[in-house]
Amino acid sequence: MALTQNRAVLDWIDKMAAMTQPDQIVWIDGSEAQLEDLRAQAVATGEIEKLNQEKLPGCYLHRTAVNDVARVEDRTFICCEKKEDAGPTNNWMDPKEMYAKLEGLYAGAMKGRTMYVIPYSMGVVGSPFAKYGIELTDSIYVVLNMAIMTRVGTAVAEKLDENFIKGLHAKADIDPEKRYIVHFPQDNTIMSVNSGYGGNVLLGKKCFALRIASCLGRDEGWMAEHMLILGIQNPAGEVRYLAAAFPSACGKTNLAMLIPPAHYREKGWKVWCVGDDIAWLRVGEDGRLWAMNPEYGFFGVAPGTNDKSNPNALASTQKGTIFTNVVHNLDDNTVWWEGLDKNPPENAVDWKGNPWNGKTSAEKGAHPNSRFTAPALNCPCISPEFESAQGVPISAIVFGGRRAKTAPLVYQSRDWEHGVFVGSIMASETTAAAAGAVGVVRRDPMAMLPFCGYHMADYWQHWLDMGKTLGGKAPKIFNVNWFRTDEEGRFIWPGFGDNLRVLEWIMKRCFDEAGAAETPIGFEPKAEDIDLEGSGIDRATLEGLLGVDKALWKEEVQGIREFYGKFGDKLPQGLAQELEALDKRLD
Ligand code: OXD
Ligand code: MN
Repeated sequence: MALTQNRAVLDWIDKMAAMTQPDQIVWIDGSEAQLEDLRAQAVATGEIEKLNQEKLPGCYLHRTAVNDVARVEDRTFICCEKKEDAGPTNNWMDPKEMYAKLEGLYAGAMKGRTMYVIPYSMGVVGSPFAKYGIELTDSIYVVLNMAIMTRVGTAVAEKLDENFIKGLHAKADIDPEKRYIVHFPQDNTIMSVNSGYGGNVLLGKKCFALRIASCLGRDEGWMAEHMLILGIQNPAGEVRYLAAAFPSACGKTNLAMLIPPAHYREKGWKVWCVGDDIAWLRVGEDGRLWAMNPEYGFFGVAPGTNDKSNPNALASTQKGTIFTNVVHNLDDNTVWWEGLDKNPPENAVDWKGNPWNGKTSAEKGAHPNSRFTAPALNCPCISPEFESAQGVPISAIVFGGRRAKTAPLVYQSRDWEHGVFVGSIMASETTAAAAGAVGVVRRDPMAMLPFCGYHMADYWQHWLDMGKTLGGKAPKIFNVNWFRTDEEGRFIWPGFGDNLRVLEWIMKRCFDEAGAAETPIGFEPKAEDIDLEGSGIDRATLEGLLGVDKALWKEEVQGIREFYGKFGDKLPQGLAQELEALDKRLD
C-alpha cells in the first residue's frame, strides 16, 4: 500500500512503473519485520549470504558482477539544459536526448521483478536541513543498503511533497556498455541503469547528497561537500568541529574515526565522528557555518581496515553490516580482506565466487574496492551530535592530498578567498597501488571533481560568495599533507592518530591560541607549536616536513595555470588573482 497520498509522488511512480513494467510494487516502510523478510528472500535467491550470526550478528555478504565493482565516471552524466553549465569536468548530453535513450533501456526492465519504493531522508527526519527522496529499485540489495545508509520508511513518506528528489534504479542486464548514471538537476531526477555497485545505485549518496545537492546548494545558498566532519574535545571539555575534504585513498575514513595518541588520551583528548564522507554546510542563525552529515551509515573500503589502522571502523562492521566483494571464510562463515590481519583463510571463496586459499593463491581474495555498509550508530566514537537537527558549528575547513614533496605537513590560508584557492588546487600524486604512471599529479578541487553537479568554476564562485555571506564568522581554511616521503620513498610523518597533533594546532589557530609563521604559501606552525611528545619525530624532522621548496612551488604554479586554463573566462577573477599573488610571493 502506498505510504503517501501526495499526487506528485504517486503520479511519478505510476509513470516509472508504466515504463519499467514490474510485476508488483512494494513500499518500504522501514520496519524491521519487512527488512527481515527481504533479507530472507535475498538469501533464498543467493543475492546475499547470511554470515555467522554469533560472530557477526545481522551481517550478510554480497558479490557484485565482476564487471561492476566501482563508480563509472565515464558513464556518469550531468544533463542540465546547456552544456556550458555542466562545465569541462562533467559528461553532458542534451536532457531530451538522454531521456529518450534511457527510456529505451528502462522499457520493460522490471518485467518479472518487484519494484521497491524507498522513501528516504538525507539528514535527521524533520530537521529543517533534511531533504527527502524516493528511490525506486528492483534490487533487494539496494533496499537493504539504503536502509543502513539513510533513514527510510513511513516517517519519511509522511514528509514527502512535490519537491522530493526522484531516483530510478534498474539492474537490467548489468551490461557495462549500457550502464548510465544520469542526473537531471532541473528535474531533481537521478536515473541509474545496468549496475548493482553501491556508488552507482545507492542514489542518496554521491548522486543526491553531492551532485544534485551541490546544485540545490548553489540555488539556495548552502554547500554540499565531499567532507568528513570531526569533533575534537580538548582537556577542558570543549568540543570544536572541523570539516575536511580529501581525494580518495588519502585516509578520510581513518581521520574521521581517529584515536588520539596515548599522550593525548591521558590528558583527556577525545575525537568524535559526525560523518566520514559528506557534509551539508549552511549559515546558521548565529552567522556561523554549520554542518550536518546527511547519511546514516558508512560505505567504507574494506581492504586495509584493521584494528590498528581504524579500530573504530572495524568495530562498526561487527553487526548489522553488509559486506560486498570481500573474501568469504568458509571455516567459520565470516569475512576477510587484504590488510585485515596476517592470517588469511585457506578454505575460502574470493570476491568473484571462486574457491580461494589465502596461503597459496597469487591473486587477491577481496576486490581492492570491496566495501562494508555499516550503521553509523555502531561506531564507538560516533558523536553525541550525530542525530542533532541543526548539526554542528564548523571552526576549520581542512583540505588535503597525497604529495611526496610539494605540500608541507600543514599550512593555513591567508583568508577565505585564499582558502578557496587552496581548495581549488587540491591534488594527489598517483601511487604504485593504481595502474599507470607513478607520481603524476591529479587535480581534484575540493575532492569534488567527480561529484560537482555543475560547472566547477561556478562552484568556486559559489564558495567565494559563501565567504562574503559568512564574513568574519567564516571558518579558517587549512591544507594538510600526511604523505611527504624521504629519499627512500618512506613516509616521514607517522599519520593515523598522530594527525591529531596537527589538528590541535589547527583548532588552536581558529581560537587565537597558537602562533604561526608566514611563508609564501600561507601560515605555518613553528616547529615548537606542535606537540611531538611520544611521536618519535624530532624538531628537525618536523622543520623538514614544514619546508616550502620554492622551485617546486614555481613548478606547481605552472601546473595550476594549465589546470585553470580549462575553465576559460568562467574562472573567478579572485582565483586568478590568488594565483598571480602566489607566483609573486615565491620570487
Ligand atoms: C566513496 C568515494 O565511495 O569517494 O566515498 O568514492
Ligand atoms: Mn567519498
